[in-house]
Amino acid sequence: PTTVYLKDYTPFGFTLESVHLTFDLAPDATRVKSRIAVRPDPAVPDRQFFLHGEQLKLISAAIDGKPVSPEVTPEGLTCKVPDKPFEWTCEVEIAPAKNTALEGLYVSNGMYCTQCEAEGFRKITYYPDRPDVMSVFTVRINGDLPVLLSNGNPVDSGEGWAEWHDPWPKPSYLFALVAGDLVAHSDSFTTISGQEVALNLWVRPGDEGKCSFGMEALKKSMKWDEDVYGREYDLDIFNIVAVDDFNMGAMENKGLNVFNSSAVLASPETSTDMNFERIEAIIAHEYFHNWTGNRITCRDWFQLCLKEGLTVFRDSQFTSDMRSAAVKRIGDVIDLRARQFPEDNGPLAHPVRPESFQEINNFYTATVYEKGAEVIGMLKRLVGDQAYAEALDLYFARHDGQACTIEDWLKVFEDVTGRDLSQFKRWYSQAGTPRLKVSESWEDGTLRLTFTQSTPPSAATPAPLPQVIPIAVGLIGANGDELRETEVLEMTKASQTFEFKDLPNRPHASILRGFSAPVILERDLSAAERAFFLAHDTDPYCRWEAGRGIALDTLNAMSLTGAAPDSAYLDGMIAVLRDDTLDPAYRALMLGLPGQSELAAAQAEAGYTPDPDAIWAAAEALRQALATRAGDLLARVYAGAQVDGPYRPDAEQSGKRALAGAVLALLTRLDNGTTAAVQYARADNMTLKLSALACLLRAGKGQAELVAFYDEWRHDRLVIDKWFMLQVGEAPPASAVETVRKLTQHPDFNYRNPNRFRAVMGAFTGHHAGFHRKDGAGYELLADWLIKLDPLNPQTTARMCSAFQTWRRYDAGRQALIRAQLDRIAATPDLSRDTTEMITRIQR
Ligand code: BAL
Ligand code: ZN
Repeated sequence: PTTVYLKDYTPFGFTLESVHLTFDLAPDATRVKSRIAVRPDPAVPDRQFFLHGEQLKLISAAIDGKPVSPEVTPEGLTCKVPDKPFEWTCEVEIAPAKNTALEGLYVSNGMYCTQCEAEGFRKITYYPDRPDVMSVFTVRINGDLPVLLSNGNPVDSGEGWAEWHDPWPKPSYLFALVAGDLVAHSDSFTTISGQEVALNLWVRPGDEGKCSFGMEALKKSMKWDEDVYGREYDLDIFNIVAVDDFNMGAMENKGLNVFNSSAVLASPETSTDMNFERIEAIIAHEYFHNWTGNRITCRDWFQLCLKEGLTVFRDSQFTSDMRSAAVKRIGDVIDLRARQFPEDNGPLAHPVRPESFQEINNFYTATVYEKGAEVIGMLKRLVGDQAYAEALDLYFARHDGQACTIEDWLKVFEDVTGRDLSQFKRWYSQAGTPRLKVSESWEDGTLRLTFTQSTPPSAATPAPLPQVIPIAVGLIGANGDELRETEVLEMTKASQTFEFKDLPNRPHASILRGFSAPVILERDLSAAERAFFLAHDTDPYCRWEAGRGIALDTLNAMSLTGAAPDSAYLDGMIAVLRDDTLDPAYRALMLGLPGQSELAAAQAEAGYTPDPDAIWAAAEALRQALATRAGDLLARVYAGAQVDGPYRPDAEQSGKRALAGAVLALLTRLDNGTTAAVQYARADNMTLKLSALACLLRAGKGQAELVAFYDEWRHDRLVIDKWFMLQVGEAPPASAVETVRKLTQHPDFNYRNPNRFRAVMGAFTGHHAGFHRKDGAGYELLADWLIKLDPLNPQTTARMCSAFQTWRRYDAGRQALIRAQLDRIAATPDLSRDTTEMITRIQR
């Protein structure tokens, strides 16, 4: 496969004045006609009229109406063209029903649907399929289906046809077409300038009852983007479509967002609180792309973080405003550590703006998205809220309608603040998570904090340089008082000392408040100091982090040396259980243990070889010890966390249910599942049903409930995904492989559906001790399925390969077993470019 480099960027050399597409839909032979007004760009010498095109049957091509015979390869076509404006016309044939990769135009449950980001449009027609080529599209759809949708505003329609026009120039990756037997949940929104926008959420008949939450989330997002970023919607209509077969969560096509049905359909009976929160966030994310992504897009795919990092940052601000900012922040940190840190510290490490790729689909990563958002959070912290707002206004004013780079983005901040951001830019160009060591000294009323930063070298960044690290620090007195306002230290050197003068007594320094930078903080704290921060820190993140630090310490000692559970941890958690003044959602977070894979990473980092079984046993023993210590307190907290009144998926109620769920997991260890069985029987919503069923399964019970659950919900694919996932997630480590094997033989295990495949295989790879079974059966099982799925759906296969990225952490036996599976996958004939690239990178 060829490698594409950022440094090799060259412009296309032609402007597309307008694009007209006509689709004659048929499952096995859809005809696509394109008519494009092309103008050569004299500023680009040596231009070549190359159009991408893959898996297309070329029927005809013409320039200004005269047939031409372009040179066609599997990647596209090249044609000799006049040195003046001309009209390109072309007709191709494609087979959407045979498209199992779900890129380009495909059929899902009888509905035509597209996914063009990143490079799917080239499977629809010959086109310069690159984000810097923007044009105005008019689309005619001919098809014998009741609903025919494309981007922009509707022009006209009749029986079996519809025409759409999108006035906003866009790149091909934002093109969308949907056609099917769909019903709309409709509403409207009046924008800040008084424009009425028709809103539709299109779903399969039968799903009408699952639309209202998504619609409300959309209206809230539209309002929030006006209020907070001054961004107004710009078409007469906004359509969202739910589709069952989809590789990602959702897609921000202009005026026609396409959603994985799991990311938009919701009802209390079928969806959990977490589902509701995720749906609200994804709807916001895709809507926010209208400005950060669509109106201002990326020059090339290396700049993906320009739209994704910013849009994730914006959707996290939205969720913080809609719900609890503290809980959202901690949730984001948990997610970053679980998904991004392993990537940044393993063979798949790449900068937020990568410099090369073979398959761009492999770079829709936690690094580009979530670390990309962290980088924006740091920038905002460094320049301040006011300057951030001014920079964003300038960004929208200066770059509307353009395809931009990270340089353009940073320049608006430089112009607004007068800062030089060249060192800050290393956050975009260097891979790896910085380690930030801190030591303290106290003398004559002055506290000195000395920080040292270092980032481990990686293949992507062999010699990392010091980065700009904003370190938010608060000083706390012995009685828990805040002594100073939180200060953001700006670290720029490899080692740097900061002084806090004129202090009457030595304070406790609360460091990296709000997780002010995506780093690994290495700080030697005594158990007493950790307990102090757990009890007194006013920064919600640091307080939670203190508890997590104690949990990590005790789990490490338990799993590495067989130590008993640390009473500091147990005492701290008992205090959390007793503290009714804390937000229930926050208490639930405090009661959670660090992930087992995260623990393995920490042990490897400290020079130990993690043993997944010992880690599992330690976590079980710690939970058991906490349950025993808490005793009757659990039933009291559980009772106090019950919700009165009808179900609402808001922060208040879901926080209570999260606490009830965390406590139920402990209580089940004492009452043998009695409370969980009652909760299961009485629950009128999926959150309570599922948390009860999880507890029962974990306790080795719940088989009858599992059968009843399936019978009740067999008609609902999203609920049955949960049924699959739960059984894998709650399986004992020794039998997780067998559970997965059994489930993959279930008639409802359709591995062609990405949601179902991920429900089983994603849950399995997330089951640390189950997947890393010592005999390698887990590795072999995953490899079997990756080899089987790859010819059908390379994108979903390649994503799942990342389960192997941590292989170097483990003992020699497990390493050899994983290597054997990586070799076996790599040796598979005709392996996709996606999977080949992932496996090769993981092997290196
Ligand atoms: N652009 C791909 C899906 C998303 O990030 O919104
Ligand atoms: Zn996005």
